[in-house]
Amino acid sequence: MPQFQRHFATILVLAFASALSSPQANAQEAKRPWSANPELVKKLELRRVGVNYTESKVPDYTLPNPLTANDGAAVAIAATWNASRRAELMKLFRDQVYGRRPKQEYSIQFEKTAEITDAFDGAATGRSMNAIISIADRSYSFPFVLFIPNNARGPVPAVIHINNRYFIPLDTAASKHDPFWPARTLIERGYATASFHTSNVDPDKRDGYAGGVRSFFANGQPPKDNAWRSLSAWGWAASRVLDHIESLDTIDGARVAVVGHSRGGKTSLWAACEDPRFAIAYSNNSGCGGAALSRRAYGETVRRITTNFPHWFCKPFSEYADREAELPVDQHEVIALIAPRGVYVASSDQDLWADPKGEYASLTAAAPVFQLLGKESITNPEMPALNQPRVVGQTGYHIRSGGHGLGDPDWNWFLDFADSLLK
Ligand code: GTR
Repeated sequence: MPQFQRHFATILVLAFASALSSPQANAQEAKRPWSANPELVKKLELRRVGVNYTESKVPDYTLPNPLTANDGAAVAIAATWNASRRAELMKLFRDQVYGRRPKQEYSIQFEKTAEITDAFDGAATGRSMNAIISIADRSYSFPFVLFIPNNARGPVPAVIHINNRYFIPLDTAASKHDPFWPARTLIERGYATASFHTSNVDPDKRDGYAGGVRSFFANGQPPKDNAWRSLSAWGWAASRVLDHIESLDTIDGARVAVVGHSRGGKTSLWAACEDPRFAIAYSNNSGCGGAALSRRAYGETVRRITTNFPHWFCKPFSEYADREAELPVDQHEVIALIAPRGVYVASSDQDLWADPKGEYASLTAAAPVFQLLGKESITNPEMPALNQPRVVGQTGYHIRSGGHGLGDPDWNWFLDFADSLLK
């Protein structure tokens, strides 16, 4: 290349580089729809051989239409959805994905084991509680912790947190900020809040059955192939906490959100499908079997999840390993089953295992059902930019910078959304 051309090329490159780092370029970057960082994709593919993180390798797929009934008829009015189509989808998810809950009658009691009346400098009353479930002379109990604002002017909305990591005892929750369950923040924002640990309900391990509530209901008999599994059992427990909350006149039982992260986020979505009393479901980094579309087979797949966590899903789900296209449902229909109530999905940009794009796509694919039920929801096929929450009507979404986890920024964006629906 002649020297003057080389100079010119250098000048061009420098001009381009400076344009890229200019404030305008940064502002543009901040508005650009999120997409996975190619360097991260490369790194992750090297780390986990056989896992797809490359967008162009996502198989072509057609999602099942939530508004096409099993007999092929179009569901054109809300009355048809409410009278039959919703039940058809519930049956498919129960039989093929999460399992059926038991039908036995049981009684439930709530026992207060400790109380702090001046938690958070007097802002809240905190209680240690036990939910005691009885069938004949047998009983099963699990603990939860509850905080209620002290000086509210009337019944307050509440957030039930499914803790898939550890149990946070009352004293700890009252004295130490934990971004996984920031009880004080919730109180300061005007919410009552309760939290329980999943393993206290159904141990989170493949051989944990005997020690959990599922075995209690089955009186020790092994689970049938389509019986409920851990995710459904944990969601059931969230409903039992709601039973208690509904009985209190300080909390408005019609304004309760259920929140979970990862396996807890899969649980919060399904909990809200099974229990129409939940006003909002928030799923954080829930991925495969949660918000993410199974048919994308991006990051964690049906094969991986049902192999590694056989106690989460009922047996038939594992039969769709590498045959996702044959699933009679996909995860956008879990979101559709929560409509017209609120759904908020959150991803994080380093957590490609959970397939952020597939989580967002399933939220938008549920839009026709929100619309049928007379509600607005996110329809924009382009993902929002990083750290730019998007809220439309009954749905919200954000993708946060950082890794797999639930923390203060997630809570703050979620609570802004909850405020818009519950306050
Ligand atoms: C992972 C699992 C995910 C997600 C996560 C979690 O190992 O593959 O589906 O649920 O655990 O719960 O943190």
